[in-house]
Amino acid sequence: MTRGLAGSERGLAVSPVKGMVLVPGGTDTIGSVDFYPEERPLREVQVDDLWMDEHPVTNAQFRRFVKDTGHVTVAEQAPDPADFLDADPADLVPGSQVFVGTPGPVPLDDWTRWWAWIPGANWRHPEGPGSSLHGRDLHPVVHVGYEDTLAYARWANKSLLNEAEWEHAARGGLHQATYPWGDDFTPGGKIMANTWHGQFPFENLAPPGSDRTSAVKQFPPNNYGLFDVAGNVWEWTTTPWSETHSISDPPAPACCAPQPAGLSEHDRYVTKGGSHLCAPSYCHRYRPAARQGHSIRSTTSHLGFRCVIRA
Ligand SMILES: [Cu+2]
Repeated sequence: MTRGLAGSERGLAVSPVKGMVLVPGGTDTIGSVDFYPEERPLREVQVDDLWMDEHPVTNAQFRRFVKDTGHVTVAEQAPDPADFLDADPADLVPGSQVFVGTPGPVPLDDWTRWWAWIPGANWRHPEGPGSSLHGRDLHPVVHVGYEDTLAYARWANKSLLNEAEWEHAARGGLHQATYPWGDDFTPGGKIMANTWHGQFPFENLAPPGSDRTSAVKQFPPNNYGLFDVAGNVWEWTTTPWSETHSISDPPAPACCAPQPAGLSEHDRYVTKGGSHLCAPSYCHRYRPAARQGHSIRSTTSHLGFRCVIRA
């Protein structure tokens, strides 16, 4: 165990797997009282040492997993009619939610204006049929459901992490700072994360290569060496969704645990980190404390994941 080592000694610890960094455990305060209600109240948590993927799982990594296992993702399977009794059977085909934007300003009270459910959209075709991963090997994989992340973790001999672990890691040791790098969104004018630039959701002023997802490691890491913990893609955790931050996290799942039985289409889990679609005018969630509930099979073009190995 490495707990208790001084920072410089921690830096010498050798990762068990390439591309993972040590997140030192300890006591931390998660949540925030300065932003959205679901981030309240503040809660003290105890987190163990973790080896954590230094960036979200990429398309190249996910491709190796699929090649090895033949895994078929949630978005590549037709929804079960038993879960959607009111649906027209013609609509129950494989597909996923894709951000499509709008031609001009719209009221920001209805996300269905800028999201479209696109048949044939999946991790290999992030914007639907005709789109591909060309040039995006190092972008985070998207359109993955909760069960896909569990299957990947099993294959990689890793596990997923709960919300407290994720938030503690993203904070990088900066107690209650707004962002993973401090309190200033653009310190010295520097852009620190892939978030929305321009007026949401019609004016995308992001630099070429990050107008949707961007390659991992394009922005500085936090103090623990973790890249893309804010922006780029939301990330799944194993914490069931609750409307407040007051409910404690489930025990961290062991490596390679079998899929939990009885998961329902409508179960929601906490996702963390915000995405390239977060804009201050609409969704200021590219912060460690921010959280959203996501239905386990509701896959999207802005939601991915990363894994850990428990030290
Ligand atoms: Cu957001």
